[in-house]
Amino acid sequence: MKKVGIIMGSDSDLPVVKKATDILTALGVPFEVHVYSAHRTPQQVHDFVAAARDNGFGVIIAAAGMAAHLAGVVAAGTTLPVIGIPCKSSVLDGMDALLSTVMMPPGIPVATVAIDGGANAGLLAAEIIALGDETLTAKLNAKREADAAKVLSKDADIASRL
Ligand code: RP5
Repeated sequence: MKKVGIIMGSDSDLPVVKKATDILTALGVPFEVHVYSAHRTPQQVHDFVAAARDNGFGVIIAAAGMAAHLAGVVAAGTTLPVIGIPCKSSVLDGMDALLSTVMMPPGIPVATVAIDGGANAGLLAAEIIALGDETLTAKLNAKREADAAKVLSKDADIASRL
């Protein structure tokens, strides 16, 4: 199975990234995590991305806050699919990172999830890997059904109490 590469701009982004790694761990999808910054360690970002396909990665998640150029820089260096997670910082409520991540120019796509949307980044990465894996597809479908069952259980509970 192809691996998911996960890069975060700072270890302060870890709580958001952890939501993605929890999903991937639960689904049995292999991943590798790094702290590389588009601004502070551009060479390491470049080296990782340039070798990613040959190193067995099928998709890359890039999480960053503030002037979040990481996902865009990663996408510029590969035609592997790139998922961007804009991370909320102490100012601007993550709008800075959201716009920096989502507003990519035509030709260099980044699939941007919600601000702090680590769980959906993990799920989307798994869905991409699952394109070539029926077992993983079945796990994703089972999770969807289990999540729906939880909502229906809450519906029944609310209906019985009100
Ligand atoms: C970004 O700046 C990082 O992705 C992080 O979200 C933000 C703050 O970084 P630290 O100052 O916490 O290292 O590059």
